[in-house]
Formats: sequence, structure tokens, C-alpha cells
Amino acid sequence: HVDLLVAGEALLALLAPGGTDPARSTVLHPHVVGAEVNAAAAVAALGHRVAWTGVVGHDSAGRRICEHLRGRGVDVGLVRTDPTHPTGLLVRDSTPTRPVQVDYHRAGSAATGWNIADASRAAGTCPRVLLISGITPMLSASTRAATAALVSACRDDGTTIVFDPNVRLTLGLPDRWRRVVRPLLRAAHVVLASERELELLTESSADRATDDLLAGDAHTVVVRSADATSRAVSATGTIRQDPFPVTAVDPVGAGDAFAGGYVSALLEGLAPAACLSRAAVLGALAVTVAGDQDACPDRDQLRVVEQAWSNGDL
Ligand code: KDG
Repeated sequence: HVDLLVAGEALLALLAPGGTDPARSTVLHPHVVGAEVNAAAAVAALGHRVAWTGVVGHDSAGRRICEHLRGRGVDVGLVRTDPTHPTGLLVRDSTPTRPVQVDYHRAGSAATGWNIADASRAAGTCPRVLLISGITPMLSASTRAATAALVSACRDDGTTIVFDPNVRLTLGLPDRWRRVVRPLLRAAHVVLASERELELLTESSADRATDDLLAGDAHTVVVRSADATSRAVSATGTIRQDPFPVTAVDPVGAGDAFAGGYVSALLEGLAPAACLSRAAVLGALAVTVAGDQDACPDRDQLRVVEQAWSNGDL
């Protein structure tokens, strides 16, 4: 058994340092990224048993990804290596002052071949929580079928399904996101989304979408607003959370760390307000460094940061 299972594509990111143009920069720093493995690393850093199911290429990027995640405490035993397709890459800049520019080199990557057999092996871990993002089913017909199979098997086993849409319009037009990803919203017990994502996927207001989801299978809908505040809405009411003050270096990865923080607290049985505050702490820390995972705190670091924030010391 594992506490958390995540499914999705891990990529090798090549980051141009500090606002420099990747087309001109003489150095590009390698980082292991991917929305789902970012969240997985955050949850593993806090001591939970975490496994990742996905596919990498038989190449140095694939080896780097597996070694890195293993080093972060994520079980990569379910990961398949595809000898004929490469590991996906992305190249981007990193700056807090304007939207980050990302070039994906992921079409036809090994991860697009993640399939129903991979999903069914992964379901055998009987996770307490399954974290799924909208990116995975958008990658290919194979990943779409495998995502549906994994969600369905885990739901049957009583696993809590946590879903973060992670909408990226570079992967498809809004219509396609609605067609492919909307069913997952309805299958989730916990939805973690931005207001904009809820609006885009449901073609209604975020509040209306929240009410509709709570009338279905969701017990909690956590909504992040553009001003970085967040709210957790459930049958017992709405809890609100302000962002923690940090100096942003690179905004990418905040949503994944937020998800990781929320899931870790959920696994610990914490109250909704504590889940939301843990999410906000991890989300805030993630933007203080360039890499998506480099600020994941362990237990001791988390305690120190939470203490400092509650004393107003940071
Ligand atoms: O959420 C951060 C991600 O954007 C990054 O890690 C790469 O998974 C990724 C994606 O699809 O953009």
C-alpha cells in the first residue's frame, strides 16, 4: 500500500537562469519537472509513502528523472522505460516579472505511451490518495484511456481521488480540454483548481461550478484566485486563506506544491483549515526558487517556516 499514487509525465526542464533568454543564454540548468511528480516530491519530502506511475525513454533524461525522484523518496518501481521513444523535454526562462515562456518538446514522448496495463499495475498499490491532473489525459488516446481506467479502479477500491486540472492551452484548445478533462472533475472527491480553470472547464462561474461539484461526488473544492488567496469549500462551509509573503523568483510549480501540501495534510487527517494553510505554505515556498521542486520542505523545515509565519517573522 502507498499513501499517495501520482500518474503523469515527468520531463527534463532546461532552465535559462534569472530572466535570460533561453535562445541566447550560454547555460541552461537541468531540472526534473512535471506537475504530478512535483506534487509527489513535495508529499514524499514530508515523509509519506509516494509512488509514481509513468513512462520514460531509454536515455539520460529518463535516468536522471528516475534517479532524482528516487532520491526524493518517490517510489519509481512502477515506472516503465520505453526503448523507442524519448523522454520529453521543456525549455523555459524563469522570471517573476512576466509570464514564463515555455517550449515543449514532448509530442510523441515515451510518456504519451502510458497505457491501461501500466495503470492497472499501478492500481495494485491500493493508494489512500490518487492525484491526477488534466495534463495526463490530454497527452494521447492511450494516456486518456489509462487515466480513466486508473481513476475507476481506485474509486472502486475506496481511494480518495484528488484532481488538479492544470490547464495548459499549449496542449489543446479549450474545447478539447472540456471534452477530455471535464469528466475527471466529476470523478474527483477533492478538486484543486484555479477560478480560471473552473470557468474554462465548466463554462460557468467558479462559484456555480463549485456548487455543482459539491452536489456530485466532490466533498471539497479548493479554489485559487488570481490574487493568490484560496478557499476550501465543503458541506461545512468555506475556509479562506491569504497567501504567505515571499519574494518570488519563479512562479512555476506553485500550484503543484500547493497540491502536495494539501494532499500531505489530508493524509495526516488534518482539518480543512490546516490542509489549506499547509497548501499555501508549500505554494509560497515553491516560488522562491527557480526549480519546481527545490524548495520542498522536510518536516523540520516546515515546522520552522510555519512557526516563523505565525509569529510574523518572515
Ligand atoms: O506545473 C509545473 C509544470 O508546468 C511543469 O513542471 C511542467 O508538467 C509540466 C507541464 O506540463 O507544463
